[in-house]
Amino acid sequence: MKKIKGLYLVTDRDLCGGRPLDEVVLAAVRGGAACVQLREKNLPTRAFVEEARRVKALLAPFQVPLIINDRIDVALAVEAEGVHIGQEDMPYPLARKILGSRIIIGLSVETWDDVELAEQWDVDYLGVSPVFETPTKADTRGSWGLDGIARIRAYSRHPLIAIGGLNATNAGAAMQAGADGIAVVSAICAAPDPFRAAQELCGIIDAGRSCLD
Ligand code: TZP
Ligand code: MG
Repeated sequence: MKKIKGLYLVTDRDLCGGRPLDEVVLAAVRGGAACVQLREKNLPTRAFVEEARRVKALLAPFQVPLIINDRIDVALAVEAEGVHIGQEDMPYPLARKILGSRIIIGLSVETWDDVELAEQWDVDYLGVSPVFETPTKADTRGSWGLDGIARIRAYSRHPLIAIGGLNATNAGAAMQAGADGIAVVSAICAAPDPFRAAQELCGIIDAGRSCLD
């Protein structure tokens, strides 16, 4: 089992304020991000593959896994460490069949039914999505809140990555509610200093984790 925990960056090039995505990714990883998900909803396949290849090379010296959002074909093409799928993407059992047992597969859960169904699968983590409403992703079905994290934690055997509206003010509470890691988009991509933002979040996540020990 490939354990995903800690600070998890999900990219959004439009939120980087004109800075190159590579620069923001590198700053986040230097600041302690343990995992990077490339999320490209509008990039043509060729450009996505080129970017994924570049970011994979960027992450390799840090041994930080690259996770590709949605696109199993892109993940396979660049030999990414994992993919992240949602409830409208390739069904989990088929994704696992295509990718094999060694590739990380994260699955977003938006409803209690999603959580129950995922319990029979060997997913590598659940994305608790969203914890709070966020302008970064509008097409969500309600939000879990901190109580939702605690409820899933009490039921599920899977690692939980909390996502949605998380930042330095609430990441500690999400950890204490039972998350294993915190995924953020705007708290790093839109931060004036992504390196410092990542450092601060890592400190909060580590403190939250030791509260659980
Ligand atoms: N999935 C659920 S919420 C979300 C995604 C990709 C966006 C989170 O963005 P932010 O800026 O960290 O709230
Ligand atoms: Mg998706």
